[in-house]
Amino acid sequence: MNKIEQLRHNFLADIEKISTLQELEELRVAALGKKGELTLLMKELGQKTPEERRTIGAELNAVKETLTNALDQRKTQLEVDSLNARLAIETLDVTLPPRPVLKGTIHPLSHVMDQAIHIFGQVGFVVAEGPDIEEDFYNFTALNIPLEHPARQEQDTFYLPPSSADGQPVVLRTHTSPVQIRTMLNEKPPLRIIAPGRTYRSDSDATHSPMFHQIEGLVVDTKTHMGHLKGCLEEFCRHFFEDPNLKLRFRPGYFPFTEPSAEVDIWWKGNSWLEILGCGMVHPNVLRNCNIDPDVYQGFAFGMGLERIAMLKYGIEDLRLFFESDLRWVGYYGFEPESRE
Ligand code: 2NL
Repeated sequence: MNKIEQLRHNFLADIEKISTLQELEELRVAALGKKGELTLLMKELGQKTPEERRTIGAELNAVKETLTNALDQRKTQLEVDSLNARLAIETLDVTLPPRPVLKGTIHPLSHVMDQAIHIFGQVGFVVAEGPDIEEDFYNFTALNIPLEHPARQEQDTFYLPPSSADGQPVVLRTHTSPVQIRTMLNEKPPLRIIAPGRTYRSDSDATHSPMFHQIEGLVVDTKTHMGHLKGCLEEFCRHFFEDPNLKLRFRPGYFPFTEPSAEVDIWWKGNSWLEILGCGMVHPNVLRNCNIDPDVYQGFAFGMGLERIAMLKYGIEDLRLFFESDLRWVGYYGFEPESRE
């Protein structure tokens, strides 16, 4: 083998042996760089005879082309190999949740509302909804609340400009009862509904927020009586407060929309009676206002404040913090979202 063939043979063998792009580049420089072995041989051509220059020159050019092609091919191959190696390690499962896992929490009010809906749902109640902005008729008049009733007064109720259609007063609903009025007007008994939602009263201090939440319930059927009311609320309270022996006390009360009316207390921590809700048999005037014949149908209804039962159940001291949107507070008092798997 002459010197040129030897050089060609050695470089081709080396190109096959090396395993990194850096080594390949070093080989290229060693062969074809400014001071590369092949480059030096080409520079020596100047000292040769014209005849030698032609034959050796041709031979050197052929070797240069061979090596260049071999280097290019090897480079492509190494690049493909390294890409495949990276793809094999850097797998990304786009179906995984984001990491690090930052989870939001369920606000205690949402949690309590979900629980109440769940408990009532298990005994056949369905959720009904209505607008926060209500007409005077649905919020007061249909509920047998007389014009001179204090609840209607400016201090308690947020009045909006009267509706342009009929000039009737428009209010932010002061309870969720108008949802039940609408349901009685639109559907036929038997009815079994709960109306959870936002309510508004012009009142603000440590224990009152101008916006708060209620859940009301209504049952209307032909033989509904006070016993159903008591059983239903006892069942709810025992499930909600997770105490199968919880003691309840029904005290006579007064609401314009129920007769008779009662306030319900629970025996709290073996210590004292706490009022948690109001209820009663739907007043015959309310049924009549909704085109339901009180000689055929009776109903019971109840209402409770969700903030209040949330504070009791979870030992939350200050009502105002419910609405501050303080993430530390929600993080502390909030609940794990249910797994969706
Ligand atoms: C309370 C008391 C109550 C009702 C709400 C009601 C609704 C209709 C007819 C009759 Cl459509 N009654 N709702 C009845 C009794 C009490 O709420 O203390 N809420 C926080």
